[in-house]
Amino acid sequence: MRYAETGYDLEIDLSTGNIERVERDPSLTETLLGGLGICVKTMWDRVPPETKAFDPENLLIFSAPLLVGTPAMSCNRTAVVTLSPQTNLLAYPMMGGFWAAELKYAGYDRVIFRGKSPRLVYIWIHNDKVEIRDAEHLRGKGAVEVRELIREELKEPNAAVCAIGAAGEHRNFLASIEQGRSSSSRLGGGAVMGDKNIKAIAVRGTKDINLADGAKFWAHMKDVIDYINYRNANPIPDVMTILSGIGSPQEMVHTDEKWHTENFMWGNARTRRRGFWDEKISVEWPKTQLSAIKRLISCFNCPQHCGALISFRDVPRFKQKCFTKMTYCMGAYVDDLAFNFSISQKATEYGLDGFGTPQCLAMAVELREAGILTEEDFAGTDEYPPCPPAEDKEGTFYWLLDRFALRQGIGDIMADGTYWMGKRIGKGAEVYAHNTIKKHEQLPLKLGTIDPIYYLMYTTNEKISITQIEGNWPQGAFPTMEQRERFIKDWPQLPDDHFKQYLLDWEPRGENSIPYYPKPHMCSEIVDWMEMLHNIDDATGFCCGMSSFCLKPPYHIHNIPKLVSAATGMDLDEAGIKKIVNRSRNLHRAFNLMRGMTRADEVPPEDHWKRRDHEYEEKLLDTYYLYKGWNLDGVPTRERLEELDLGYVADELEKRGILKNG
Ligand code: 4KX
Ligand code: MTE
Ligand code: MTE
Ligand code: MTE
Ligand code: MG
Ligand code: W
Repeated sequence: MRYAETGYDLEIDLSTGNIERVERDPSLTETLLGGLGICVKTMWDRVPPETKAFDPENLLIFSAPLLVGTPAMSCNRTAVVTLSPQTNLLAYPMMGGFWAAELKYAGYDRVIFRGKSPRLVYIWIHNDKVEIRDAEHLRGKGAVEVRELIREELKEPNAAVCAIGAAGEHRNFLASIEQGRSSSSRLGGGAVMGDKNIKAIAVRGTKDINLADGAKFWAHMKDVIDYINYRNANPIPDVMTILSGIGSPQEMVHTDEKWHTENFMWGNARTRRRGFWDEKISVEWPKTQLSAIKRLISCFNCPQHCGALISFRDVPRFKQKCFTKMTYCMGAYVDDLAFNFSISQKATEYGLDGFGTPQCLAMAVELREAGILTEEDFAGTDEYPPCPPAEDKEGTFYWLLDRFALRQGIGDIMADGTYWMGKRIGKGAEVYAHNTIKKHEQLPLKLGTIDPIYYLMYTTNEKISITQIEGNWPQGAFPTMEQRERFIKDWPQLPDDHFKQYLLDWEPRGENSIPYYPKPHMCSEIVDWMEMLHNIDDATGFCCGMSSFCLKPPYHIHNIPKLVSAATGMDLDEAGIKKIVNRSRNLHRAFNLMRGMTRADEVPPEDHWKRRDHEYEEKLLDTYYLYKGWNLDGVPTRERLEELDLGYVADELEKRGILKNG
């Protein structure tokens, strides 16, 4: 018997309509756990380096990670793994909700799609019954709207449904996959789904998931639950509100947005509006937010409530969470928060990433102002009206959103994201795409002085999107020694006690402050720790909001191996789980290197920080690479790969001339 996992994948060939239930080699779990870990291996084995996102050979994998479906609280993520059309690298947009648990209960850990369907279809997985069904009648329907239509059609009100909207159907590179309560948002998973002609995947399961040692598992979980209750009752002092609690950022609960609105950039990551949160705004925004939220909602088996059901004025219901609460307002320079709730409802039904989309729209606004896009680009046609005048910022954004989602007119060029938009428009438009890493646009975040930890995470991490990399280490130094001592006193999550000294010595200003402190080797250790935890979460299925993402979370390196062992029957300790995720991380990196990624791509946007020190940054990168067992090209050495049982990867990298001199 297999524990925690089902041991089965569904292989669906969309070109032929062939569906198979395939037992997975159990050694994959021992070497890579599940979720992202195993998917990376599947991509390495089956998707050749020459393959592009929209080739039929590209796989689209929906994976329910290792512990999803067990009673582990907040363990509910789906990892969607495919090639990103934007970056041509491996993408793994994540979502919570109910879908992954439902898939496990139907008897599968993963659904692996290959080929392309000749017509628009949706997939219906109901325990052993799996069907490819016609979806032509659902073409153009909203990504959330379609969920109810499918549930009605199937007469299955409890089916979990993930779907694309019109943006995915049009292969918009920023297309998301929506699930009502959750979204796989970034890097174009929805575009690949649309390219494969899959409108939605509905799943309902009623089978059991087995635990190897249920009593032991529950004993560990009881400690976790006690800690969750403790943390919910005791927010961390001395840090900003958004970092004080657990769960993904509690943007729907908190109404004070001084930090985001004044530290992040408005427009296309352009203007920092210090003083924005004035007397008027600080009354109006909370009022708008509270009137828009109908109730707070959770993902499967989670005690937190990070999402909110939004319903106000004439805006149909939808879910909102985290920083998308204000990205459209900030992108459009609109000071009324109601605009954000209203336009992001529309964007969610189109199925669009709430971080990148406003940046693309804002870039088009800038190009119009600069005369690089002309009024001809904003003219109407038989299909759509002309764009409102530039002074109508809200109207302009709505108009651009429609063109963008549907690839109409100028929207067709915008829909590839800011990097490709700049390239394709030319005439100097390239410099307006100024906040991308590896061809992917970032959050509108730009700060004063380079932060060495963030520098390493931005440049080298595979996720590419910063909010999912940062985590257990505080974002800034505590001003007083008393605060530092308070913080380190109660820190069971630490992988090693020596980190405490780093924190005690870290000052807001002076010699021991950013950018030169923490020192490069300390930054390497800190970044490695945070990335390791994220890789564990994405392989086991924990929401990183209860684990790697926040300060002092309930799940950490000391209890996760115990939970995995009790659930699966594996004999896993801390060193063992570290080795496993290092293996998948190095394999992941090798996959991207095979696809052309090099050290030259590992740079932050030029003006991401006002004060830079390029020489020091190179030193940071060198130190981190060496710490990771990579050479100065950022390529894992043969020695490192062999330690991780990845000798076959070293062979391949050498054969291709990517790994030179060991
Ligand atoms: N020596 O850099 P600042 C996230 C100067 S996203 C001398 O603007 P600050 C989520 C600066 O140059 C991750 N001077 O930063 C979560 C600047 O001068 P200026 C965000 C130094 O205001 C949920 C001025 O001081 N976090 O979490 O201090 C949803 C102000 O500096 C200096 C990060 O990126 C030095 N050593 O604080 C979405 C990590 N250092 O007025 C996203 C870093 C600075 O002339 N975090 N100066 O421009 C941080 O830096 C802080 O948390 C932050 C910025 C963001 C509040
Ligand atoms: N886009 C949509 N459509 N809906 C969302 O809830 N969340 C944003 C962003 N884009 C969000 C969205 C937030 S807060 C994050 S952290 C990232 O997507 C998550 O990216 P992922 O889903 O690709 O992992
Ligand atoms: N959990 C894992 N394992 N991986 C992730 O990337 N993103 C977090 C959180 N949990 C994330 C995760 C962030 S920043 C947010 S805002 C929410 O998930 C997004 O929720 P959703 O993907 O369910 O919409
Ligand atoms: N069952 C499944 N399979 N999928 C779901 O998304 N949501 C639960 C419950 N059972 C859910 C489910 C929750 S939290 C509620 S309030 C009700 O169904 C209604 O779900 P809905 O509002 O998402 O339709
Ligand atoms: Mg997501
Ligand atoms: W987030």
